[in-house]
Amino acid sequence: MERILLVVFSLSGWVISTCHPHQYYYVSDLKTWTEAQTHCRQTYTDLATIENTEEVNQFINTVSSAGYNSEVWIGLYSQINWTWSDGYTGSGAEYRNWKTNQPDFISAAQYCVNIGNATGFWWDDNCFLDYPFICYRGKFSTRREKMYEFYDGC
Ligand SMILES: [Ca+2]
Repeated sequence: MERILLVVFSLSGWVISTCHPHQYYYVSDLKTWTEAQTHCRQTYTDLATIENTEEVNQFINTVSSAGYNSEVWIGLYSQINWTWSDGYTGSGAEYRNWKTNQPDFISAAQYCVNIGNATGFWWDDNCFLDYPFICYRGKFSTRREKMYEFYDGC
């Protein structure tokens, strides 16, 4: 279906405005952060990576389009330093959109990151909690090179 749509967009000259490095996918199943990571890697590319304000807005649109307005897991977690699930370290990897006073590492147990609501701000939270989550499919993946074919217009 995506392949068909992209062809339509290319023919009509819309490929620039519809082309994002990361295509986000909302998954309504409630899972722990680790379970969400496994699901995203099996079904898409990985848990969502967010590298700039534009992607925050794209992320918000994805969640709100699904009719949801509460916590969702993203791909950021802490192993001493904050790290993206897909291992991305390039341009934008250091981008953060923390809520004021976050991260606060409450009880020294909050090592995973969710986006709390339609504001797009980030919270550190307990990885064992069950939330919906956002996966992405995108060209920065080192895991699924075949996905490049969807993004030739980028
Ligand atoms: Ca927190």
